[in-house]
Amino acid sequence: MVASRSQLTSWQLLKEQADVLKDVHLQQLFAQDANRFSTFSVEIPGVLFDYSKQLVTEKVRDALVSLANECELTQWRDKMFAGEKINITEGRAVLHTALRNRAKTPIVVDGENVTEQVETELAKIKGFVEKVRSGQWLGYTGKAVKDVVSIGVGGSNLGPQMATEALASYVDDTLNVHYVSNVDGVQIAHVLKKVNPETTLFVVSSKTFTTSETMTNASTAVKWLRAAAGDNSAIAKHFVAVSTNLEKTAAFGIADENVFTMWDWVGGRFSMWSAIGLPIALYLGFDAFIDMLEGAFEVDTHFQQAPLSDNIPVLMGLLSVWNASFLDHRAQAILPYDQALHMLPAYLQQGEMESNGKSVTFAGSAVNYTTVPLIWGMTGINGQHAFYQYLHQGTTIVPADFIGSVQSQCEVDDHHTILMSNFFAQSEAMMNGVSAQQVREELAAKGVNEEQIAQLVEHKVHQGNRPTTSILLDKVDAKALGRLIALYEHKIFVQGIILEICSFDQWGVELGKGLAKNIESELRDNRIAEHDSSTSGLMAYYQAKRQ
Ligand code: G6Q
Repeated sequence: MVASRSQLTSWQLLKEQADVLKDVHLQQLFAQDANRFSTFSVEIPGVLFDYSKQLVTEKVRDALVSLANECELTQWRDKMFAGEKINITEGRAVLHTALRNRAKTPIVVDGENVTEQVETELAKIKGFVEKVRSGQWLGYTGKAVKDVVSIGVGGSNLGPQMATEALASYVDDTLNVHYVSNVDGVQIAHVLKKVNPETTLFVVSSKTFTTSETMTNASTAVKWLRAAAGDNSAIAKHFVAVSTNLEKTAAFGIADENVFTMWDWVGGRFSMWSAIGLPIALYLGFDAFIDMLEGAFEVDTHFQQAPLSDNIPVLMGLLSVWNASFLDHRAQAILPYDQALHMLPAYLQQGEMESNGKSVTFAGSAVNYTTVPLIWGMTGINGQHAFYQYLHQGTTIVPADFIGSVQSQCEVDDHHTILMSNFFAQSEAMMNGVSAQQVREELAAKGVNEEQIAQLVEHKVHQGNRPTTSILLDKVDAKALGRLIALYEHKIFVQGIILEICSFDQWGVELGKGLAKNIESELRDNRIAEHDSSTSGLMAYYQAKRQ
């Protein structure tokens, strides 16, 4: 029988090391080793990854690498890249890497060369994007497209929207892109108010083409277009779809030639490299889309080739396991010091929590360790003026990823210098803290009397010793974004393998897709079936007020 993760020798060693490090302050580790930064940082083109402010020693890193070896990480990685069906609960390959396989080496799944399929689809995306962006794709009154409205939710929304926001500094004024993901009518109503039916193209993105929120929004968009155009013939000129489900897209009224394909070997939350990224390509142009794929491909190659102890995504995954499963830090903050990355925390929330927020092993037994932390965050500067208080002095220690760039997308006076001063200062403070002696000296220098100092001192002490990682990009452009997202994708994969979690299914999300159906029909018929008294009470109150 295969040993459970917590029985592995390296796991036991790491538990012992966690006990030892419980009483060690990061400041001590820096004091003991003048080369700590170079020992615990890795550089690849365009990315500096510094994990020296994590509570690790060389012994811990070695043990983490041994854990990766004992868990057969490299074998699993190679299976993923080769297209083996490692998504065991759904019987699927996991091949988002094939979408950006710029070497174009063949990858065969079920007898089909998926590399060829990807190339064919990319050519179709290219042709379409060029047609729309050059003004040759015409709406029902013969006008070129000005606005793209992308309708989709979850994995069919977050990636494209995050990337659109991240790269908005590079767009020309060819097209505007809007996103509708929420079934709350407020969102689509606001978007439709801004656009003109004659010049709007809808991209309906849904892998399954059955997701009720997306279908509801798409039907509302069709009604809106029909009301303006007078009949259904305009649909073909204003709607395209991205889906695996040609039957459903045809039933919806979208001609097959206007459907962009994806495949069941691409998970929703890993799909922005596929045609799901069509809004990105429409907005920025096809070349920028390819740059994003190139950046990701560079990281795929690094992940496949670099030794584990110098392999950034491997280290990211191992550190996350170290913090959550050994040091018991159950939350993790994502703090981009770059406005372009403001949607990154939301994007990674899905990536990590939907992939690894699970509690049984490959074989279905309950795990006896914490799997992944709760992921949250926002842009650093805004966070500093909000929740950083908790990060500095709260009772819960939250390891944080600081992500910044050497160059700003928009150099405005000295804004970037101010922004990045905060980036460096915050992680330094989280590591060092502020001692009682420092507080006393500071207050005394300001002329504060002894009694007031005694009253204030404990409130102003910061323990420090809060682990952080700093990731420095050259500049957020399409390639850098591709690199960054691929790093996190592989981190998620590494965590999944080490924790023995099936990272590529999402039964909790599937549960949600069916849950509301019965209640929806009760609300429509103004009746209440059998529920607990809270649910019935809430529904009765709501129905009475809607009368
Ligand atoms: C992603 C999830 C989920 C999914 C959405 C939309 O990995 O499975 O977020 O992307 O529920 O699903 P459809 O693309 O099928 O509409």
